Amino acid sequence: THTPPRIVDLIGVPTDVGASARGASMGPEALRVAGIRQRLEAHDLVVHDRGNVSGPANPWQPPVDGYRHLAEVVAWNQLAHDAVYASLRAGHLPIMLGGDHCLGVGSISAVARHCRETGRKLRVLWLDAHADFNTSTITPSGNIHGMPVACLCGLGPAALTGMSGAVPAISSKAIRQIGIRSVDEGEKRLVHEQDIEVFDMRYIDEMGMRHAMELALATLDERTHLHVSFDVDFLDPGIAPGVATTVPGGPTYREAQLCMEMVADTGRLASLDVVELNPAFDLRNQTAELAVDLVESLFGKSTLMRK
Ligand code: 6HN
Ligand code: MN
Ligand code: MN
Ligand code: MN
Repeated sequence: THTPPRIVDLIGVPTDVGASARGASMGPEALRVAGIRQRLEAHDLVVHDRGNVSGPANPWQPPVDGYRHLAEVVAWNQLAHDAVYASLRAGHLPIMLGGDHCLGVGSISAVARHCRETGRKLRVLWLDAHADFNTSTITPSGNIHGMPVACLCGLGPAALTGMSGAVPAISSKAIRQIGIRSVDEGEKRLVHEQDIEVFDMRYIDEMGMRHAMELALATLDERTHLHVSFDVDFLDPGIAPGVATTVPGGPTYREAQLCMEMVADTGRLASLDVVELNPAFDLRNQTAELAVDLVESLFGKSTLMRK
């Protein structure tokens, strides 16, 4: 059996090349300013801040053949992949500080490669307002932060789909999406075709976060590597204004806490992305502070009285 490590590597990936607006490149520093390191250390984790990787500038060009900044997106994802993979190989728990969500390809392809090499089962929890399942032919924007789940499932440009060394990097059966409330028309068809398990906001309204999470976390065992990809736009914009792609009607503070606490209760969390935080949209770093608070809950901070 394998217990997830208690040494955490913070890996800053400061880019917005996949995003619809500039500013997610400031995310890693905002999370540090909000005290992510100290808050994790308070939970008996050993935290190594690995600093930021350094990649190409954002050229801010229109899409070409359905992709905006593909070369830069590939370069940043390769850097993310290498840093996350090295952390996992060292037996540590990588936390990728984004950066926009295109980086989920680099991060999760590294996790998939590690799981393949070590015989672990992978479960990916995708916490997001969006399904991020567009392709170059159906994307309304060309922004690659709307495409990482499709890339991981083998739909996308070879430079992104092949990053783990196998295509697809992950099975669509390994994914659970939570909080979804904005999906484009063609994207919706693909998500159904690929049979992705989605707990959208209507489901959460009707059944509750508790039931959604019970199902999303069902059938984990001691061989499971649980990865959480936390797009900060998952949260309701009323509590989390610091993202470029707000969508009304997201989880409340309590629903988000419950979601994170239920992940912590599994004891299986082994890697994490915190992405799409955009300080240019934030108010006095409040969204960064909220994200750090929720990350703390992912690692076992509990407001409960019971032991
Ligand atoms: N994100 N579905 C829209 C698009 O442009 O593809 C928005 C994607 C947002 C992506 O927030 O990570
Ligand atoms: Mn070590
Ligand atoms: Mn996303
Ligand atoms: Mn999103």
